[in-house]
Amino acid sequence: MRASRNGGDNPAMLEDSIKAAARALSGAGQVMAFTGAGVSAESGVATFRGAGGLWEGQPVEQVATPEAFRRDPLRVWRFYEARRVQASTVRPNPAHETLARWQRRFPAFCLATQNVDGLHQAAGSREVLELHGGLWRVRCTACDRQREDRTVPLPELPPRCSACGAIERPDIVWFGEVLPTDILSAAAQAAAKAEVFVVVGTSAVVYPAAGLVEIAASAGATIIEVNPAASALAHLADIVLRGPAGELLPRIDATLEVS
Ligand code: BJW
Ligand code: ZN
Repeated sequence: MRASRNGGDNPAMLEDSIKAAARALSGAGQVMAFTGAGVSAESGVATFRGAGGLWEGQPVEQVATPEAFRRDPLRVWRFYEARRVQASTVRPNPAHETLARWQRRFPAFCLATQNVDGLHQAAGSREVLELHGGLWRVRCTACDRQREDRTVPLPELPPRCSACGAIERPDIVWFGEVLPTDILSAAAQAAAKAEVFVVVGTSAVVYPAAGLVEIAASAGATIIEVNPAASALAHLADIVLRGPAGELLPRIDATLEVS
């Protein structure tokens, strides 16, 4: 357990924690942010767990699987089609915008996300490490050909590969599937080098992605958690900011500007 500054419900404590976060960041060369569904919550994208979580009331662990897709590809595609339609209507929020600004501000900044919605890129972030794939890419189940497809709605469900005619699938990492090795290893290297590691809007229960927090913490990074609720790895945080990312990240940024 680390000695953490806890910016809980008390506004004065929260202000102290914002200052502490800004202080840690202002002296840092290597900064990494690791985001989850909560960073897009204020854009109107539903999170996975907790009230209002996704997938027709069922836990996502039971349906975001290759087995579910093999059993009923059309049902799984309908789910992703609905997500694509919804994602095409939403905009980045101030949390995405702040992280895009930090990429320009810090000499070395790495952004790794578990999200598939593309909102970090829409806010201007570059070289985003998408650990769990992307909603706007599809991949052939037979020849593995990958392509970008932003058509909403898709003209045919399931879509078919124009090269071999087989069914395509969303280019998303489901449970039991291996994360893209190059992306995971780039994220793990950045986590090991980070001086400050900001964990935003994730429950930190899904591995190996959540392991990035553990890598950064064991390498001695200052861990900042921004989340209205405690994540599973909150005990590793040095500075805890309890509240919505769209409000708190801009407040840290504004404090950085004046320090
Ligand atoms: C706000 C907010 C606001 C709200 N502001 N915050 C080690 C231990 C145990 C199990 C495993 C392990 N290693 C691997 C496993 C198995 C499994 C796993 O982790 N299971 C656990 C759940 C038990 N992992 C895998 O299967 C992974 N693959 C793998 O390990 O391959 C190797 C292997 C293969 C075979 C055998 C063995 C090993 C793959 C994981 C793929 C995850 N995919 C999903 C679905 C993607 C599809 C899609 O998007 O449809 O990715 S699951 C889902 O969870 C999605 C998310 O990216 C991921 C994480 O969720 P996230 O982002 O944290 O969201 P929530 O909803 O959980 O939390 C939201 C948070 O936001 C909350 O904290 C709120 O409080 C907060 N919040 N408003 C800030 N305004
Ligand atoms: Zn094909």
